[in-house]
Amino acid sequence: MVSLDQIVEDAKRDFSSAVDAAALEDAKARYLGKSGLLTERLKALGGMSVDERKSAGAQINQAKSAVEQALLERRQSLSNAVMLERLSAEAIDVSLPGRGQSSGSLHPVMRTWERVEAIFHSIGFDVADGPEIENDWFNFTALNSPENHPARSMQDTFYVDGKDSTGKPLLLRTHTSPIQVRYASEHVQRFAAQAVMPPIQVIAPGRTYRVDSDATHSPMFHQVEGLWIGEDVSFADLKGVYTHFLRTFFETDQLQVRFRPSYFPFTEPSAEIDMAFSSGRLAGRWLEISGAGQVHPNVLKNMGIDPERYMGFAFGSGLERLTMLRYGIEDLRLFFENDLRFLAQFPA
Ligand code: 2U9
Repeated sequence: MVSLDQIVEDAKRDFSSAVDAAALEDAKARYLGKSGLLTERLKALGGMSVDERKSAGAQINQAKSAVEQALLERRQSLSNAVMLERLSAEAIDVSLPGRGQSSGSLHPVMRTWERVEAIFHSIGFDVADGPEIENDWFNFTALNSPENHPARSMQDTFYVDGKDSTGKPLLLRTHTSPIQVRYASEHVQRFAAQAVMPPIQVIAPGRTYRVDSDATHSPMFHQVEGLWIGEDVSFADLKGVYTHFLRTFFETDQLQVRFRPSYFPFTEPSAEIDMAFSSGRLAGRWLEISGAGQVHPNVLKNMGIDPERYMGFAFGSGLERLTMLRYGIEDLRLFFENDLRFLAQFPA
């Protein structure tokens, strides 16, 4: 029969040659498991006399302790090895420079948005907001857009599933004009009891949507529209206000403005506004910058305003267009690609 010393020696050797925790547990089972060598020896004690059992039992327990001790040591050294391996695999080079915290900044179109608000606010205009999902009335009908106008077709406007409470279609607003229709209608209600309605002076910046996508058109773009209605608000006021806006926005008085006749359903007469810088990269070139006009009597009526008594003007500009001219950006798509190499050129 194999001696206890031999068993201890064999166990130590097996434990040492176990390459990982699983192999070590297998080796342990051979000596200390249910039918392990030492367990069998302990079971055999039952068939011995009292004296024999005493001395053999002590020897077996001694051997068992030695094996358990060897097992513990091997376990410890295997786990140390695993830890060392992980530490070296996951080593960090503390001498590498950190990634740093770069600070973000406003998107150039948002800068324009804030700038436009500040300029108009400084000359007495309120700033209004409204829903991007609109209904037929606020987006088209109230604005004197005929039922068969191409802008109302599926090809030009994004319609969304569902109808409003009157069963009319819902759509993504194609301009920010509905904001002003809502604003003006509420204004009329608020001052209904007064002899004279205070003037409406508001701008409506916001996201707008059209079925259009190429180098100069994006399906989502930003507009700012303005509306000023009172008892004697004229085309001359429009020209004065808009010229002041452009000169402040572009930070130069060396800027000319001209009006060309045009057509919009919601204004009559209507005009395109062009501007030209007197110096710099774009000097002398007439650039289309906005549309504008005197608010159509039908539109005034639709907002609850008496066209015999009140009159005024409206204008509309693209915020992307204003931004491109201010910073010399050539391609509209740069605004929507979120390329940090482009955006980082507009630090806070
Ligand atoms: C109300 C009445 C009239 C807003 C106006 C324009 C002319 C115009 C374009 C400019 C560039 C849209 O972004 S763009 O393509 N807009 O030319 N917008 S007058 O007229 C209104 C608005 C609200 C109640």
